[in-house]
Amino acid sequence: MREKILKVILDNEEGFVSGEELSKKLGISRTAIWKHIKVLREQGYNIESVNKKGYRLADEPNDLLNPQNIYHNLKTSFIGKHILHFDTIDSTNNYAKRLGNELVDGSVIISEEQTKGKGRLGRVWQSKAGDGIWMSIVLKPDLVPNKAPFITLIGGASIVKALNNLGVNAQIKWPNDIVINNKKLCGILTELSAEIERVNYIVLGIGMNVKDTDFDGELQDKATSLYMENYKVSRVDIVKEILYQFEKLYLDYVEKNNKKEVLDICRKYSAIIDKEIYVIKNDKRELVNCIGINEDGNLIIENEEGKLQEIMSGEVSIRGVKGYV
Ligand code: BTX
Repeated sequence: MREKILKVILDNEEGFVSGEELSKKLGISRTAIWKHIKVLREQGYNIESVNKKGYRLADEPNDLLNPQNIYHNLKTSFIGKHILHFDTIDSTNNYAKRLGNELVDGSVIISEEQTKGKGRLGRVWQSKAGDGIWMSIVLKPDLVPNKAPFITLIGGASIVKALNNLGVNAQIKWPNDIVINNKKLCGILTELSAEIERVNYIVLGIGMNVKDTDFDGELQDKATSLYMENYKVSRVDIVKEILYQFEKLYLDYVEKNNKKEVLDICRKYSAIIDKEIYVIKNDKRELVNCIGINEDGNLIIENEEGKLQEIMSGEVSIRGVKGYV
C-alpha cells in the first residue's frame, strides 16, 4: 500500500494530491493514508503536507535510491526491473555473486554503503554511506566467455552517455574509469562466472562518487565527485539513465553482435586518445602516444620506437603525464 501511495505522489510531480483523493483511489481511510505517509517520511521521503491542499514531494531532487523511486518511469524492458536495496553491505558485487544463480537476468543490487567495496585486483573502493552510487547489475547473456570483457566497455559507454545526457561533462579513461577534469569519478568492476564454453552470469559493478566526499589519503588528489565538480544531479536520475543507456547498448551487443555505438561513444568521450600517456605493466612504466581504440575495443598505442601496439583491457594501468589522466 505504501508503495501505491508513493506512486500516486510521484506521478503527480507538479501539484498536491489531497488525502481524500488518495483515500478514494486506494480504498483506505485518510487516517491510514496519514500513517503510511509518516512511515515514508521516516524512510527519508521529503513529503510536504499543506492544509486543504494535500501531499506532495518537496522540491529538492528526489535522491533516495529506494527501488520504488527507480522503478518509477524506468524506460528499460528488463534491466533494473528487480532491484535489491541495502543500507549497508560488504560489496554489491560480492552479494550478486553469492546469489548469482538465483537472481533474475537484469537484477540490480544497490547499497548506500559498502564495508568491503572493491576495485580490480583486490584494490579497495571507498564507498561511504550515502556519498555515491554503489551498484551491481546481474547479467545472464547467452555468450562465450571470451566475449564478456567487452561488457566493461558497454558499461563505460553507457555511464558516460548517461552523464552527458544529464549535463555532466564526463569522459572515459579506457577501459574502466569515468573521469571529470582529469580526476576519477567512477570505476567499473566486471566479474564473471563461467564454464569453458558458456557464461553463467556476469556482474557489472559500478561505483560513482556523487555527494561531497571525504576522500581518504591518496584519493584526495586523484578522485572527485559530481557535487565537488558542481553538478547537483539526483542519484535516482543517474541510475535510471545509466540502466536505460546500458540496456540498449547491451542488447545490441549480445543479440546482434553490434559494437559500433559503444566504440563510437568510447572514442568520442575518450580522455586519453591523442594524448601522451604512461602505460604501466607490472612495475614497468612506458611513455607512449595513445592513438585510438580498434574494432575489438582494444587500445592502440605508439611506443617510443614509433611502433604501433594493441593493448587489451585488464593487462595494464594507464596514467596521464600530469597526474591521474
Ligand atoms: P580500480 O582497480 O580501477 O580502482 C581502484 C583504485 O581507485 C583504488 O586503488 C584507489 O586508488 C581508487 N579509489 C578507491 N576508491 C575510490 C573512489 N571512491 N573514487 C575514486 N577512486 C577511488 C575500479 O577499480 C572499480 C571500482 C568498482 C566499484 C564498484 S561499487 C559497486 C561494486 N561493488 C564493489 O565491491 N565494487 C563495485
